[in-house]
Amino acid sequence: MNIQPRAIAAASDGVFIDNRWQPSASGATLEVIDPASGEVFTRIAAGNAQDIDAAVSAARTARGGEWGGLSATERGRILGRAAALILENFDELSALEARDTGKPMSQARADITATARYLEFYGGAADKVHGDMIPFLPGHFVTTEYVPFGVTGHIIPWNYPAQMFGRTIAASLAMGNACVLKPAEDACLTPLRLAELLRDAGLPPGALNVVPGRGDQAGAALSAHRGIDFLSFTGSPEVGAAVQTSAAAHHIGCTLELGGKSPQIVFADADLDRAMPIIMKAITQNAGQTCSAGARLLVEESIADVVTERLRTEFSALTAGAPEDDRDLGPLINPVQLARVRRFCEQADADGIPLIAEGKLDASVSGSGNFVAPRAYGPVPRDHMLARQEVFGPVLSLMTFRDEADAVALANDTEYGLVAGVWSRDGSRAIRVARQIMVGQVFVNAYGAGGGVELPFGGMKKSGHGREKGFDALYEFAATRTMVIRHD
Ligand code: TXE
Repeated sequence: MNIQPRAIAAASDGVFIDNRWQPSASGATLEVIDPASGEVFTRIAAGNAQDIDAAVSAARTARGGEWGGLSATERGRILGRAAALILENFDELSALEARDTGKPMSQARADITATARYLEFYGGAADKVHGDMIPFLPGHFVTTEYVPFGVTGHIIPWNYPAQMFGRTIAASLAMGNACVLKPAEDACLTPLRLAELLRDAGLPPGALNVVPGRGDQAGAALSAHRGIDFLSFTGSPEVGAAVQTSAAAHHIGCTLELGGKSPQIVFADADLDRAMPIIMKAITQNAGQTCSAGARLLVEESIADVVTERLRTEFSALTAGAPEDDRDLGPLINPVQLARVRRFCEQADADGIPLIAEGKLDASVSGSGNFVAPRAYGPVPRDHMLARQEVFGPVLSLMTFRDEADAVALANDTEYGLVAGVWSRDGSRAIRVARQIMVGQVFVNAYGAGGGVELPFGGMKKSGHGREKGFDALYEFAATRTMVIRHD
């Protein structure tokens, strides 16, 4: 694939601290592997605790200095300029994202568009966060303001590196925090390149520092660092629990976004022509490696056969390929994730769960990279691992329900609570059902795979807590300070 060499060189020099590339403390590096071919195509620094220490100290200095002294409007303008620079470098960033993650080019392009939009949205929002005036006792005047925590730590996964970067740091920077970001070892080239673009947009040194490296080294050091005032984590529930424990140990807050097992509820009166393409996209986008993947398809019993037939047609038309081929699916990120998805399928096969539909892998991809054929199983028993655990691959579990009450019970019968979709032509019923699903985001006759930048997003239950996106995210990165003034 034709990626401008500068992008890879710039993004692999070391750790990005104080607006400069610096050699990592240990000099150790990690291989960056193309998920579509299995080839090593560059190396990144393996940052460690010393690098994290340097990054946190740069952030503290920035917060107490130039960055902390800027007005909200000035901060917003810098983010706005960064959004424009992202769009100016759109082709380079899209190619870099596609190569690093393996996702189809059109999906990588959509991700870069969304990344710019995060910077634009939070840039515009920076000076629109107002406190309140609260009526209180006679002779008292009470106001509230939102105060940035100071230095925020951010740990992101590999599935949407550019978007996750924009989503987590833009809101924090807009509020005036300085940030230290640890991207995922499997895909971190765009976050490194984006940090350069923020510098070029005028972000003062130290306001944003990016330290790539292994989770158990750089990641653990960041979440345990005493100089961090708030943590934002997206990744697995297991590591999320460890990050929350670290946060608790030094009494700071954290937001956790930990994935899901999101239901799509399809009633017999649903408009299937409208629903099916969206149901398919929700399980195949990014090869199913999406926290908000619509992985459980809950179908009213009377239309189970019709939906099964539709799935057969849809799945058999799916194709996979390398990013530049821009097919429906790319490879999975690494062999570990591939083995994980295969394990689910093998278990389903061993347990005799009917394989409803399968996409084919053609010869061009079947021998190389981390490709897996997309599959739909059903009916999946309600207690099977396919019904309960996050696969994080293009594997759809169809289950049936009897009536409205059963649909609600089944949708909520999960440890997770991230996103849900309800499909019905009966508007009252759709809204009634939607309001009973314990998730952070619910769609009616739509499914936005996380929704727009403007829409608050986050989990309940094992999917985590705290909100990203929208104005809600801004308040996550600040503390309310109440001021009481007595004037009688
Ligand atoms: O996640 P990890 P993995 C789920 C999905 C996937 C599974 C495993 O089900 O199959 O998790 O993926 C950093 N202290 N999601 O192993 O390990 C790590 O370097 C601090 C859902 O890739 O949680 C990376 O930057 N940080 C999810 C980030 O945590 C640590 C997206 C996520 O990696 C660390 C990804 C430690 N001890 C996976 N160990 C979603 N919500 O979308 C690792 N990290």
